[in-house]
Amino acid sequence: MRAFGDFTNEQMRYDSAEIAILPVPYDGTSTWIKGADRGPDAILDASYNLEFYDIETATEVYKRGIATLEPVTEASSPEAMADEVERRMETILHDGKFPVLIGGEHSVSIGAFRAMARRYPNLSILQLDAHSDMRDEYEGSACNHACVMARAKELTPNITQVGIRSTAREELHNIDTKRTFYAHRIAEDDEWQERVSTQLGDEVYITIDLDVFDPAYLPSTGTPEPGGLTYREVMGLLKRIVREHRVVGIDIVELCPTPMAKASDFLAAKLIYQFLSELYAAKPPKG
Ligand SMILES: [Mn+2]
Repeated sequence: MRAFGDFTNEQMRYDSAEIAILPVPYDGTSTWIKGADRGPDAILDASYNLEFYDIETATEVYKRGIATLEPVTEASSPEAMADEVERRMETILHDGKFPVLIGGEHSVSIGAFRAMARRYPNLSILQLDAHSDMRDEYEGSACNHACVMARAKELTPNITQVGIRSTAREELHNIDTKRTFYAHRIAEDDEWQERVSTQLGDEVYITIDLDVFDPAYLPSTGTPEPGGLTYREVMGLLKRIVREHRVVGIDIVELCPTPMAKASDFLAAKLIYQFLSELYAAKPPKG
């Protein structure tokens, strides 16, 4: 089985690891370019090529232990998959690990939202995405990728959307424009990261649809949209959030790998590792 990083068995052992990576290779509801089910393997493959010393924090976060779990294989329906993700996330939280879910298309986040909201009643969800994903339902399912944030909104009112540049008219009634940081506004606002952080509560779950990035940075995604964010903008926001809040979990979804565009796979792997480096830089080791 593939794993994140080429660490020693000891460093990847679940019992002692502080971080747990949960692959969910699911692509049952995507509507344009198919292939997000190959996303987790592409991220894990790319992760072997990372340098495991992080320059910006001068740390080696893998020493906290990074375990990669057996992938979620339930794919009979989006609802059944969401239930299975919820159970798996509950176990990770119960075991005291920091969960990193890798998709798969965006519907894989729904089960994670449920597990998180049950554990943290005042949970805030920070969504980085090109799309608002606020349809009540789509193509006959309430667990379609186009509906994930409508499901999130049923669990917590504290949702902040960042990088949005594509919305359907029928979603508008679900969108709180005060909590939406549109990509075109971000481009002309030097204070946007601070204003995002101010909106969030103490405990934050982050869901990153990789199409938040401009396709120039990350072309390999199922529904690419021009006018997106840069890697530095996204990392700058994440650094600020880990300093000012307690981040309780993260997912990275919608990588749709193409063999000739490995830069996208590597961006996703590096984003995860650099985020973890920032998250753990200030945390005392367990035990
Ligand atoms: Mn999206």
